[in-house]
Amino acid sequence: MYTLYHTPYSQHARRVVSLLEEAGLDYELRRIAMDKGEHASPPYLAINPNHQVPTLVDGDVKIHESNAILRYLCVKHGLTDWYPKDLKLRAAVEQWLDWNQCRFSPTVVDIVLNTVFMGDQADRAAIERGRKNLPELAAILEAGLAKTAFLAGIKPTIADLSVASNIFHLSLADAVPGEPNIAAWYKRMGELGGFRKSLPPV
Ligand SMILES: N[C@@H](CCC(=O)N[C@@H](CS)C(=O)NCC(=O)O)C(=O)O
Repeated sequence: MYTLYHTPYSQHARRVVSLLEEAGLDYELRRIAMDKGEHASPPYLAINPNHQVPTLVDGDVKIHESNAILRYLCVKHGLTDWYPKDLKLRAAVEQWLDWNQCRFSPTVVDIVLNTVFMGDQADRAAIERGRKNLPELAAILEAGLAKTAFLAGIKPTIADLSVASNIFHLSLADAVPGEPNIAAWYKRMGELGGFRKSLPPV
């Protein structure tokens, strides 16, 4: 049985829940009360020194970084549909996983954190920066989905779960890109029970 430290409004944690559900793996959720600072408490820092969710605990294995957790689960359980072995498909999965973390995520955080969660502490300049950067990133994603139903071919992979968690996050700030390929892909993602189950109440 896995233990996943999370909060429902963490896009990073939700992508892990999506995979656990899709793969039918046994897990329990432990909610970290971020509003009470539990993520920065000594017991949680001993589990994840980054004061972030998610963290996956599997016996004596503790893993932070959501995409690393996705890879771990796929390799451990031989989930080769979700994390293909074929080199070309694998390269596409890795590309979009890293793109999501390095390129897309900062913009999603700029927009959503500050529009939805920070209240009086919101950084208006970050919202502006995010809104300015989003069209370029949306165009890259749109082009990436021009020829295939999913980011790495005809089947959804962990790259799709990872990126879709950020698209849902943008919906909280009413900022989902309206491009047609993205819309059609996101609708397909909504047909996955595990993805739907990961979503928080809105
Ligand atoms: N790169 C990390 C990012 C995790 C992350 O930013 N988590 C946020 C919630 S969505 C968090 O815990 N923030 C609290 C903090 O940074 O102190 C991952 O992919 O797991």
